[in-house]
Amino acid sequence: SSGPPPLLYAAEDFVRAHAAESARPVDVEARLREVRVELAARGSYTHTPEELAFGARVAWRNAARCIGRLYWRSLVVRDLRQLRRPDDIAEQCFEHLRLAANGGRIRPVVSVFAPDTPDRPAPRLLNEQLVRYADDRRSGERAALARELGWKGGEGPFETLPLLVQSSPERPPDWYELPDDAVHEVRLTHPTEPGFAALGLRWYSVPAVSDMTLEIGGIRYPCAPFNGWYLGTEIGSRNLADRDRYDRLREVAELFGLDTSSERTLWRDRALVELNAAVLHSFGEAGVTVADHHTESRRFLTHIEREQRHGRPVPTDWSWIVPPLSGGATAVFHRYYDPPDPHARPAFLRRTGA
Ligand code: NRG
Repeated sequence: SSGPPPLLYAAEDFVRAHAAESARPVDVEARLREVRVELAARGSYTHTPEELAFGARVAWRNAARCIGRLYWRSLVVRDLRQLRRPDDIAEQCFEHLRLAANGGRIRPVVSVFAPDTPDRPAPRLLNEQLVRYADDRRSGERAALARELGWKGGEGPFETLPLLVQSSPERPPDWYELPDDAVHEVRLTHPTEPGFAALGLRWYSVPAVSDMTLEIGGIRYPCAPFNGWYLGTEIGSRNLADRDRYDRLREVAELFGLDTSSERTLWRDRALVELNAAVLHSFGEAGVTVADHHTESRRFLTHIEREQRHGRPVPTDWSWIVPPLSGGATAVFHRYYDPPDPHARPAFLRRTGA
């Protein structure tokens, strides 16, 4: 094959899809004419604010690995397409975190910055999430990069990485320390074991993924950080438990006096349950939204039923939807799903390269 990617077809498909689902009537033919004119003139086109919001929400709806999709319509879409200066992007990412945290009642938010255009690539966030800890083993390369750029932090436990904004591929990224009032955290305690607090564990309240590209109608928005709220198991079964992350199961087991002499005592499993109980308890006490895996699993099945009533498939990746704790005890385990569709659009796409 030859020539540029068929942006026009992607644009047309999207404009029609938006019109078909729009609550307000859209003059599709008039809108298509506008889009074609703009595409011919500059090789790109500008989404209307309604198209942008719809596109971002449907990208969430299409996310085959997300169990939280019941709420896709409620996504708050911040239209920041006019921004491309690193200072402005950093400032608005911090504002994103404040709006999303909302005093603990977490709101799903996406901030959409400038798109790529044929004449210039858009700025990118090099962070995996807006908030990440420097001593998390997942942060190794980014922490090293930040230090190369002159950042001095990250000596102690649970210190946040700076935001790394790359305005163009030729320029070194700019870095910005996260302001304290943008990072909301929960110290972990346990509902019945007072010694738990002394483990010194904590986690941040807003999971804001910043390394995926939002693609809508053929337009790519590489800087479009988004968040929902945490499912407790993400923290309790993975972030604090995985061997290549914080690897704290043995400490937890020791605190609870578990017999770690044999795998067959199931001390890992018991420690996982205590750690997960601590996460749900602590977020709850702090008034911060967090989902438990049983409830969120049922909500996901409600989502599937609702989508079926609209005649829409729900492409789903079983291996991501089934929680990493007590899988078979949750509602999502006992069935198969519509297969993930890598061509579904709009979508949040994994970014390749930096
Ligand atoms: N597992 C990662 C976060 C991935 C996205 N999870 C969400 N997303 N809940 C972690 O930090 O544990 N979200 O948009 O709410």
